[in-house]
Amino acid sequence: MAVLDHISSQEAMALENKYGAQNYHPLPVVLSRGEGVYVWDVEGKKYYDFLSAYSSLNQGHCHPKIVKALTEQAQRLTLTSRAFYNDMLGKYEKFATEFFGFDKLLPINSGAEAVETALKVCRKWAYEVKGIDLNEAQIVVCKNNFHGRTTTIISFSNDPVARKNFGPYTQGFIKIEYDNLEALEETLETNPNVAGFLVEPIQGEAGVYVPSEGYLAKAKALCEKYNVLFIADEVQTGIARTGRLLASCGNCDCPDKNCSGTPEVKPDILVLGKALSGGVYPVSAVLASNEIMNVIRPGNHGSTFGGNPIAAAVAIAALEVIRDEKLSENAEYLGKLFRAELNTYISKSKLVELVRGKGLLNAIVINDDEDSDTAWNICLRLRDNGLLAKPTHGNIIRFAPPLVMTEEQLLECVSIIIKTLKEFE
Ligand code: IF1
Repeated sequence: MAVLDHISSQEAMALENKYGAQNYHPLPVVLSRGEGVYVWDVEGKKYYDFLSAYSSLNQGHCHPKIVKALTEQAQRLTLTSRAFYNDMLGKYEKFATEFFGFDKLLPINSGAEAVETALKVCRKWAYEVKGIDLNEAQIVVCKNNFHGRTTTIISFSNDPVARKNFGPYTQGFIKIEYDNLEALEETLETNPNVAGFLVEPIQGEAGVYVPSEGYLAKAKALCEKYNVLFIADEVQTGIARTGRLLASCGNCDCPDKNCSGTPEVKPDILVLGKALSGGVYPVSAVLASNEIMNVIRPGNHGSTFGGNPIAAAVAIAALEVIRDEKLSENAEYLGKLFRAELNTYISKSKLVELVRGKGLLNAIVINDDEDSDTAWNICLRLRDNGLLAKPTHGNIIRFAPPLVMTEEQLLECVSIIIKTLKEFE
């Protein structure tokens, strides 16, 4: 068999099982094509994608404008490393810093690398600006966080599957309850060495936990009071997913729902990834003010592919699509419709406890044990019924379609979801 020959789903799964590291447990479906809100498996069956590669495909699969940017740049200049300048990076840095309202951008590749970058910037700021004693800086994080899978990041995870047997662990982190301002204030009051507070505006992997109204704004105010950097991890919640350009500005009621202005809760350090490239190429970024970002000097940080011309071209196109197609506004509208439709069903259901989320980042909680396989079986049946989704933890199913979905498509998906759930009532 030549390596690019067509293969069946069974053959594709067998190859991965035989030759691939078993670091995932995918839903048994083998995709070979994507367009907008749809994907097709190798046998040609069509599905609605209700996961969007964990909110990487906010602009939809293979968005023509983003793919055009990718292919045109790929035929001109793909990579220079940062040993030399290139004609795309500065344009992208200007575009993105103005788009989000920051002074400087540090380009990197994956979300985890961007989180690691933010931690390094925060620590260096702690020693060189705040004046914390060397190697004493502490960063506050939230329990049930998900910020990636590097050794430092899993060092402050409390998920045993992500952590076990990967020690020794990186020090310098304090874990507190999510959405608990008293815990945050008490920690900042009693720990003079706290440099930063790293938080997801909505805890995605934990099960789409939306914090209390005003939590982010009050947490930011506490950080200002104690001279601590507020670090928003918007890798999953950012780029219009929650009905705003950034979830950390979810509390502002500005008239422009497609807000690209300065959010009410302006992070000191903003971490972006995933949909920053529309799911076309690994692109992530850390944005901050000059005062914070200028602690980074030549040689302090970087990566071979960070800031490459393709990433720059793709990210500009991906953000233009978010702005020009008013995807924040669409996510806001369709998200409210989605939750309203599901709540009508849930009010009469014994199977589903609730639906929660913001914009088009939502989840349902199945009325079953954490370790039951009901949620998994529901996702298998959803697949059979033409919609792809996957449980987060145990009995929670995340629903995150591309933001380019139309109202008609969303209502069709709602009927598929409810029809499927009723098979388990
Ligand atoms: C997998 C989870 C989601 C993230 C936040 C940083 C990162 C992520 C808030 C790291 C990545 C991805 C990773 C992906 C599945 C997915 C995920 F299930 F793992 F937890 F979305 F909830 N901050 N999340 O959500 O970004 O290095 O992956 O680019 O590991 O399977 P990355």
